[in-house]
Amino acid sequence: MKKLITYSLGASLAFGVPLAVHAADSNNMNMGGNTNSTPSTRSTDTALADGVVRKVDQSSGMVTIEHGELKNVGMPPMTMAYKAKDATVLKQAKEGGKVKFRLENLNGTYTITSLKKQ
Ligand SMILES: [Cu+2]
Repeated sequence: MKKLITYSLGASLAFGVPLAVHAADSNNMNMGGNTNSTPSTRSTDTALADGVVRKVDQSSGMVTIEHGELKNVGMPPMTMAYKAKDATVLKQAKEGGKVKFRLENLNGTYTITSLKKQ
């Protein structure tokens, strides 16, 4: 077991062989905030994105967020209103506040499933 770990670490550090892996892994979002980087793990599906809250509509449950590219839902950088999954998400969102958030396409509706203040 220990030998396996040593070998895979060595391969990652060499950067020679993993070039192909890196290319195939190019949709792995690295927002720079996560220090717990595990290059060979597909972290794309749980990654939180950076954004700034532009508007909160309590009555409709919509939060407008200015954000960079969201690879997991195939969305380019934009400012757009998204549905808050629940009251917890809505409560965390404050206009002008920097947030880490998670957007998912739930049955065709872009939904903020997680949001926390930065
Ligand atoms: Cu959008």
